[in-house]
Amino acid sequence: PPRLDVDLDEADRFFRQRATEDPSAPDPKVRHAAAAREFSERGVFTHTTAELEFGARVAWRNANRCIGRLYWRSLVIRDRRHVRRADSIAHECVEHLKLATNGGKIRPVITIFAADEPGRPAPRIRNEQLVRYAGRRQDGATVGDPRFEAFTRWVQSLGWSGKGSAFDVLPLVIDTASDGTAIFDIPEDAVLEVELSHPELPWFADLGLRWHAVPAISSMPLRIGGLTYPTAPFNGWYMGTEIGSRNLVDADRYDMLVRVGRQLGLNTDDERSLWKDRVLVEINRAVLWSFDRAGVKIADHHAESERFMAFVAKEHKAGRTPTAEWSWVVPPMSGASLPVYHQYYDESVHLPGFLPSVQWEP
Ligand code: HEM
Ligand code: NRG
Repeated sequence: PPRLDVDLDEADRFFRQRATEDPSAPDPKVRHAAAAREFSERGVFTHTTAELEFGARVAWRNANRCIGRLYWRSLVIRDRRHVRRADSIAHECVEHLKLATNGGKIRPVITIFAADEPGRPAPRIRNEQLVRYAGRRQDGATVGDPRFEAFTRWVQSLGWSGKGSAFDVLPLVIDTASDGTAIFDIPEDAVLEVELSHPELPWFADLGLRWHAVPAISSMPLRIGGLTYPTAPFNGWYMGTEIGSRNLVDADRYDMLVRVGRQLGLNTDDERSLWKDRVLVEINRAVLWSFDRAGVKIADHHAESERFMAFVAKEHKAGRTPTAEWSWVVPPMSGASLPVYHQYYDESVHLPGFLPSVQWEP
């Protein structure tokens, strides 16, 4: 059974932090006494929905790798701690995607499922994100996203097959004490995708590239006030470079650099021609242009860097020291042309927060 790391001292610090930031919070001494009483009876205690909301928003504020934190107060929280059955959890994930997608006007949302309790392990989602593409080895090459080859083999062993395209959405894999490991297809109408084309290069559309509209991380436990919520999928919107400089370009992902370079007529043997840099610009233009044309919200790295600097300034104004990991908040192209590049950041880690991704184990 999972370790129950219930921590009443951490809870105490959380209740006091909330009291300093939120005028509607109860007296932290009274609140801590109630939590301690519940803990002595049950071996765990329960957050109120207001505590969960405050904790989740502050966890986003404390996400040192996230450039998108200016709007941390706007996070929509879905309290689903009572939902226990695997099929109901899958249904809530689908509802999360629909609410978050909002026809392209993407809303930041988090759905929080139960914490572990004595004798009652919480449900767990085994997917890294709610929406990811399958990857299959075929004749020495990968069709789809190579990063999810092992995961794809695993869901195939559980009975899933998929169409065999390069962009097959993987099923949700949900572990519960009562149902074991169960898989659920995500209905097509819950997954908005954007087909990629380029404002000036007509052949770009023929590459058949696409990407999903909503990045919804489902593998990072949420730690609030002395309790861990192992299943708390959250999403914002994409920044274009995540797709255009990484997912479609990394050698161990869709690896499109050479193919697009050749289509552009560039000499891909001459590194000093900066053909890679030119290809990156065109792929990133295609991503932003296609999302815009489809009416799907996406950030560009210039605007998002400016918003991040506004976040840094606002945190100072609020009397807090903003924290960040430089190597994560600096976008993966045009570094020094962005304000976020020209500063070092305090790398302290604060709670509430998201804990490192739980890696899927084959
Ligand atoms: C990481 C942007 C919303 C929490 C990131 C990264 C980007 C980003 C570019 C780096 C990802 C990478 O390099 O793989 C944004 C944008 C948002 C947004 C544009 C729009 C609203 C959110 C929300 C949350 C969040 C709503 C949580 C409530 C995180 C966390 C990470 C992260 C925990 C680190 C992920 C990891 O370690 O793999 N974000 N984000 N972000 N973001 Fe955000
Ligand atoms: N790079 C990953 C997503 C990581 C989180 N990015 C966000 N988060 N934008 C990818 O799928 O490309 N968010 O919550 O909006």
